[in-house]
Amino acid sequence: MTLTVKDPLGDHFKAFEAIEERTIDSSYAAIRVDGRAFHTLTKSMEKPFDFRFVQAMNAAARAAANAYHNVAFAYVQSDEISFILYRGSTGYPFNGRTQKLITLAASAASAAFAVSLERVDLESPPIFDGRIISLDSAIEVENYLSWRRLDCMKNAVSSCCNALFTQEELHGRTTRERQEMLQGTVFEHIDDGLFYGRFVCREVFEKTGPGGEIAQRHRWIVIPGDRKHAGSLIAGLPSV
Ligand SMILES: Nc1nc2c(ncn2[C@@H]2O[C@H](COP(=O)(O)OP(=O)(O)O)[C@@H](O)[C@H]2O)c(=O)[nH]1
Ligand SMILES: [Mg+2]
Repeated sequence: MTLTVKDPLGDHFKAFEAIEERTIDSSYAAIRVDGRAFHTLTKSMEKPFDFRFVQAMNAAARAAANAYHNVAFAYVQSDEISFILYRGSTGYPFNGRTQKLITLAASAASAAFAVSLERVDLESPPIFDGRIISLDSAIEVENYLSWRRLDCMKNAVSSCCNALFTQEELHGRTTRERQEMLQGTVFEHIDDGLFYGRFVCREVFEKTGPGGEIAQRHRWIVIPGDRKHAGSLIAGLPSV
């Protein structure tokens, strides 16, 4: 006997769900997650850069990068993380369903960030929103990263200036002028990982098993997000 279960309500709502469903099929994609109202979360933190906050953002990037097999690397700056995905020969996970891809990145980042930060208000835990961007070529990946890096550099200069100068002193000053104001101060040389942002990328290493067999493994490492490192990561992207 065949048991057929009719589910008219399910069919009804699945049809509505399908209307909202989009898929992605471009060669590359960026999923960017951003901390929700993190100006409030960071109010009592070290300014302009809080070491534990930076560590928690790196942890969030590693955790969410582990959620898909198609993540080439991630770029982290301030309270945002961009995951660079490639379609490759196997295609995107979940057949490229954007809602799945975005929500998974945002939830994995939120959970890992909260665990790493330890100090979490359960009534109002730190959460990330997300969006996805199609990138049709490696050049577009490069352009996308240049855009986010420029934002990082501008914000880094602004945050350092805000920590040292009054609003009157900064009023009407361009980023270049602000950068000059930092000469001779403690922020003259900002750490590269804070000034350019950071890449979280794979480092391959060999592990010897109990029988002496050698297996290749990878771990996520953090390197500065400057143009040179971007160039070598982009050159290593799968080209399909
Ligand atoms: N104190 C501190 N604040 C930071 C740090 N990194 C990022 N932020 C803050 O995080 C916020 C991120 O900006 P944005 O996403 O536009 O604001 P949001 O909408 O409140 O999340 C800004 O207020 C930054 O100053 C940090 O290392 N220390
Ligand atoms: Mg934010």
